[in-house]
Amino acid sequence: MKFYNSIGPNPQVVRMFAVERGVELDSTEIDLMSGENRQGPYLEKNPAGQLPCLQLDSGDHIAEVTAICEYLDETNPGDSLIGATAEEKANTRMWTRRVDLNICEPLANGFRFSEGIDLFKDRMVVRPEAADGLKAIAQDRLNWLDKQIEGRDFIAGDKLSMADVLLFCFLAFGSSVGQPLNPDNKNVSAWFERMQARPSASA
Ligand SMILES: N[C@@H](CCC(=O)N[C@@H](CS)C(=O)NCC(=O)O)C(=O)O
Repeated sequence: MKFYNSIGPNPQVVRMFAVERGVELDSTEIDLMSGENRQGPYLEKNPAGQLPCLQLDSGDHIAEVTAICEYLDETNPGDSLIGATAEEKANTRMWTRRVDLNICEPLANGFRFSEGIDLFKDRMVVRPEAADGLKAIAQDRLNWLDKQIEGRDFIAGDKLSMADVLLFCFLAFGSSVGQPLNPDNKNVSAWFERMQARPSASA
């Protein structure tokens, strides 16, 4: 198994998840800044041209961070970060999807269409006029999430899950590119600090 890694929040999601699951990754760096990920050899592994990507022992490749995390979770011994029962798995996937679609995607596109536009404009369709709206959507869904997690230790309940790892990596990234946490969101802020204190946060 080989892990194609780069800078950015998506590879960090898998690295942090792997640490939490006790899985060691054999990593190969891809130079995202020079666009190595958008050229022939890498596109053969992941035609979406993005990082990360996991090469399986069979030679097949899996991309998309939640798919990679699910694969690592299912193929390694130890406590699952997705869930042990159908109910737990559905609950984790529900919160992961809410976090992914409502917060991570608009936050990331808000960045790509503004601060990150020079890097992304020749790689994908960028819409600078949409940037502020996307950032506002991410913040609005965080306001909603803040109320949802009142009294909870983690996003999906009382146990660490894939949803926590995904959201943490994107909020850490957001804070570093001009989309800081709103301190009024006390529950999300306290949760973020707890996540940041985990050794896996520096993965
Ligand atoms: N939906 C993808 C998103 C992957 C993604 O956007 N990766 C970023 C790095 S954080 C990337 O490859 N950016 C460079 C590019 O798009 O050329 C996933 O879940 O893995």
